[in-house]
Amino acid sequence: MRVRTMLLAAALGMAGVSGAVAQGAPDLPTRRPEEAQADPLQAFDVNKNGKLELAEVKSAAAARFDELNPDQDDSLDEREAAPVLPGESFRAADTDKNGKVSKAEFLAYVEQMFNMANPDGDGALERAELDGKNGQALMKMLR
Ligand SMILES: [Ca+2]
Ligand SMILES: [Ca+2]
Ligand SMILES: [Ca+2]
Ligand SMILES: [Ca+2]
Repeated sequence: MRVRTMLLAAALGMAGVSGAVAQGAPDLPTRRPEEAQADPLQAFDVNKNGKLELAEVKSAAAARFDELNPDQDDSLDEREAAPVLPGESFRAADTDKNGKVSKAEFLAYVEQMFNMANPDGDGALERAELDGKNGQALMKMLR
C-alpha cells in the first residue's frame, strides 16, 4: 500500500513535470519577439549601448514608414498613417499641407518627438526617458 502510494505520487509528479515542459515548449518561439515588443530599448538599440540614439530611432521609423506604405509611393495618406499619426498629429506632420506625409516629413516629425522625449539633450534616450510620457508616445509610433 505504502509503495503503491509512493509510486502513484512519483507518477503524478512526473506527469506534472512533463506537463509543465510540454506547456513551456510551444511558448518559446513566441516569447522572444514579445519581449522585444515589450522592451523597445532591446528591439531598437542596434549598437547595444543601453540607450537609443537618434539614428537608431530614425532607422526604426523609416522601417515602420515602409511597412505602413505598401503602395511604395513615398507618402502616407491619412488612412495609411492612421496607426502612427491619428487625427491632429497627421496634420502636424504634414508640414507642406498636401494631405500626405512623405518619408522626410515623417522622419522630421519623429525627430521632433525624439527631442521632446530627450530633455537632457545628450543625443540619446535613456531608459527613464523612454519610460516617460513623450518617450512612450514616440515608441508607439515605431511599432
Ligand atoms: Ca544605442
Ligand atoms: Ca502611400
Ligand atoms: Ca506633405
Ligand atoms: Ca537623454
